[in-house]
Amino acid sequence: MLKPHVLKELAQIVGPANLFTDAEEMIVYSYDATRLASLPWAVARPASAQEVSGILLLANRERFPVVPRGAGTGMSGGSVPSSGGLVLSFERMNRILEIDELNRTAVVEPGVITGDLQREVEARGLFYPPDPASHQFCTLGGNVAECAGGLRAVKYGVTRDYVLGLEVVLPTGEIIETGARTLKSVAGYDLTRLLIGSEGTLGVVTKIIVKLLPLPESVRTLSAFFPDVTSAAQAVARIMAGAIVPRALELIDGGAIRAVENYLKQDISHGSGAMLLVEVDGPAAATLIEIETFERICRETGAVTVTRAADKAEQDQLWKIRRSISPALYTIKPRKINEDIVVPPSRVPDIIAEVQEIARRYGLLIVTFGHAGDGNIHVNILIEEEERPNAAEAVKEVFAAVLRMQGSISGEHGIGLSKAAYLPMEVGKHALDAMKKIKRALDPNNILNPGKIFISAE
Ligand code: 2HG
Ligand code: ZN
Repeated sequence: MLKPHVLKELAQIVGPANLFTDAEEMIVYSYDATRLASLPWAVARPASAQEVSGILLLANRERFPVVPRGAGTGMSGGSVPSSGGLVLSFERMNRILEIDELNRTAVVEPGVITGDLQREVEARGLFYPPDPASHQFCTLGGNVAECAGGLRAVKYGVTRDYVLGLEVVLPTGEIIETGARTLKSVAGYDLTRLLIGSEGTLGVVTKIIVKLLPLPESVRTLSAFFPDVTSAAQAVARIMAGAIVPRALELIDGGAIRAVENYLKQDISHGSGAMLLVEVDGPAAATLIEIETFERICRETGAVTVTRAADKAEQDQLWKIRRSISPALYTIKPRKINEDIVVPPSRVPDIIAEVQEIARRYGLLIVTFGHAGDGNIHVNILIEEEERPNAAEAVKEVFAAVLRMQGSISGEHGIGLSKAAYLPMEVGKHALDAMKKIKRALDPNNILNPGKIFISAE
């Protein structure tokens, strides 16, 4: 609990209207998309880096945890205040500060919704490629904290590939600027990259400079239905070994299709076992040849139906289906354990087969879907509470298989709370120790988002 004099000082920093302690408000800021939850002691809505700095100085003096939070759409518990403390919510810092059309950069505050920035820049013929499935709700601050990926990562990369620089408040309260506005800069350590994906444990981002691209002239999308997930996975491996990189290549297995059909009350696949969504972008003449190539590969690898979206409305409809999978799966079973593994694309068929085998052996309902083009498969284990021990064993086996295939246990959701126990499996003792040393050096009092990434900070 925060002492009355601390609450008084917090109210002086952010203004009394931006400090909450009511029980109802605490519930709203207690959970993220994992449905893990823990109540904070208070919530503050700062309006500037100076206010964040004042809060962190106070937190170090009085020793209370501070947990930065975007829109709470995270998938690993990163913004859940698991040790209580003060949640910093960025809904007031939600301005696009600048769009520099000449140099193709934008400067934003952390509370800007990703989809709002995408729309704003597209209206000017520019393009912000990172595209998490939750783009209509998630914030850029959260995207930076987790290094969010999304649907277009296969061609364009992830959040870290578009962030040129940051304004950050360090855990001990100092305000720093990292990176530059230019495409190149090697002035000292790359603090920008260190902070991106640090899950709110090393600093609080208060400004983000992003790189933009020219908006591609044309976009074409196709959907292909396969008898089973094995043949769809073969198509993925073949596409990714070829000369053309699609801008999205998403795989949806039969279980995920059925979940979305129920959720949207719509027949999507006429009973097929898997679906691929493939999208290309670029000059119109090139994308025509590219989409034809992908149609052919899908047919050759066993697709029963291959359909090209006729217009923007049909494209939007396909992406609505894809973006509805995650919410749809919550309606099937009370517990959804979502893993976020990534393997080299040529191993997608192998990991899918391995996951199916693990599901069979443990008698678990496992659904797989996701960004198959970059090998990032969302393995969702849908369980009743009593199946939890079995699911934990299955997860360990899935991770062991991923690491054997030279993959990673998290492609884009982060470690947070849900994967902290497994991180040593991937990074090993010495790398883990190096990470903890960085954390202790920047946050000696373990104020900022304690309990995340590492089971123990010692
Ligand atoms: C997506 O790609 C998200 O839809 C969520 O990353 C994945 O719920 C999930 O497992
Ligand atoms: Zn995803």
